[in-house]
Amino acid sequence: MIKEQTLIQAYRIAQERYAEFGVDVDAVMKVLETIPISLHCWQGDDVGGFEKVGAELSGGGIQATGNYPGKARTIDELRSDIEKALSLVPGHHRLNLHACYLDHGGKSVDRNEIQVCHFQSWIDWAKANRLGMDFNPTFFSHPLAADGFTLTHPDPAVRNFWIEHGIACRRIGAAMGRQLGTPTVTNVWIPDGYKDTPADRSGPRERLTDSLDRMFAEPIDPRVHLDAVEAKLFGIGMESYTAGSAEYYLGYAVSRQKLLTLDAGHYHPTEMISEKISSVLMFCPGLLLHVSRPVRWDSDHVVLLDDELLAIAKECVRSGKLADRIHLGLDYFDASINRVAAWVIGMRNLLKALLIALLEPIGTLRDAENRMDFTHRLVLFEELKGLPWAAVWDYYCAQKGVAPGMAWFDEIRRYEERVLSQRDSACAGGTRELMHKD
Ligand code: RNT
Ligand code: ZN
Repeated sequence: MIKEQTLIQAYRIAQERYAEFGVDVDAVMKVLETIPISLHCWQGDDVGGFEKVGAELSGGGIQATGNYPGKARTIDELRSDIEKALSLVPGHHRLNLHACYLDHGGKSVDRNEIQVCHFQSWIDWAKANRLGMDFNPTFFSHPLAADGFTLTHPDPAVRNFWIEHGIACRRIGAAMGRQLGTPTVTNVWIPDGYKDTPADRSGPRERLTDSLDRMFAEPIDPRVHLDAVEAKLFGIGMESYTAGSAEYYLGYAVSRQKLLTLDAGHYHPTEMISEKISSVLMFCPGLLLHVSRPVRWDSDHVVLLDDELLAIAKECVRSGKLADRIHLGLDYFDASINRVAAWVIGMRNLLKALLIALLEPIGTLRDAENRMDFTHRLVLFEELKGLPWAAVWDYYCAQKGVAPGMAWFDEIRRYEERVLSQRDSACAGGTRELMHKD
C-alpha cells in the first residue's frame, strides 16, 4: 500500500520533472478523465452469452481457452463482476455488449427477432452506472452459422436471417445511444471464410457487399448510433480465406463512410494497427479500436503495457481525434486467470498507455522533426521513457477514488473469496485451485 504522503511527494516531483519538458501534468489528467474505454462484456464468461442456460458459445473461429473457476453464469453475476472491475478503474467508461447477452426473461428469442425490450435491463443498468454502451450483432455460435457462413452464405434464406439480425441490432444500438445520450457504436464482425483454398474468392465478397448494404439501408442519426465494420486475416478453421479481409473492409468503410474497426490481433504477426490509425483516419469518418494482444495468432490475450499498446495510444493522442473520431474498446478473452482481474489489468493498462502518450511534449518532438533534427528527436524519445509517469498514475487513481498501485488486487482477492468461489465450478470446467492467497 502506497502511503498518502509518499504518493503526494512523488506526484510533486513528477510535476516538476514534466514541467522541465513544458508538460502540464494537471492539464493532462483533465484530458485523461474525458477518454472512455468500452469494456467488452465477453471476457466475463468466455464469450458464453445468455441465450441458453449453460451455453458454450465460443465458435465461429474464435476460442476462449482456460478453466479458471468462477465465471459469470447469469446476467446478474456478469453485472456484478463488471461493477467490481469498473470500481477498480479510474474514470467513466462504456460497456460493449454482444447481442447474445440479451435478457429474454426466460423466453428464448431467435437472433432475427431480438428487440430493444430484450436489452432494456442492460440499458437501465448502464444508465444507473453512468456507462455509455456499444453493441455487436452475434454472427457466430448459432445453428445457421454452423456452415461457417453468415452474411456471405450462398443460401439466400440463411443470408436473409443474418441480415435481419444485423438490422435488429442497429435498431437496438440506436435505442441504447438515444436513451444513454451518447452514440452507440455497433460493430459488425463475421467469421465467414474457408479452411482451405477457395475456388471463388469474389462470390462471398459480392454477397457480403449486398448483405451489408441491405443491413445498413435504414439511415440512423449519427448522434445516437454509428456503424463499424471489423476486418480479419483468418480464424480457427478459416485459415485460407476470410471474406471480410483488411482490404475488403477498408474499401467498404471508405466507400460507405462507415467506421473501420482495427483489432490488434487481426493482421499478419509483424503488422501493427498503430501504423494504420493515421491512414484510416484520412478517409473514414471514424475508427473503432479493438485493443487486444495476439500471441503467435489472434489469441486474444490480456492487454499488456507493451510497446504496441504505447504506440497505439500515442497515435490516438497525436491524431487529436480521440474526442470525436476514435472509439476505444478492449477485445480479449482469457479464461485461464481471474476474469475480473483480466478486465482490470487491460483497462488500467490502456489508461496508463494513454496517460504516457498525453505526457509527451509533442510540440517539441514535432519541432525537432520538422527541423530534420532527428538526433534531438531520438534523444527526447529515449529520455521520456524514464520520466515518472507512474507517480502521476497513482495520484490520478487516488484522486478518482480508485486504489493506486497494486492495492486493487487485494479487492479482487476478496471478491474471489466472497463471490466467485461460491459459484458452481462445474460449468467453469474445473476443480482448479483459486488464486494463491497469502
Ligand atoms: C473476432 C473479433 C470480434 C470478437 C467479438 C467477440 O476475431 O475480434 O471482435 O472478438 O465480437
Ligand atoms: Zn475484435
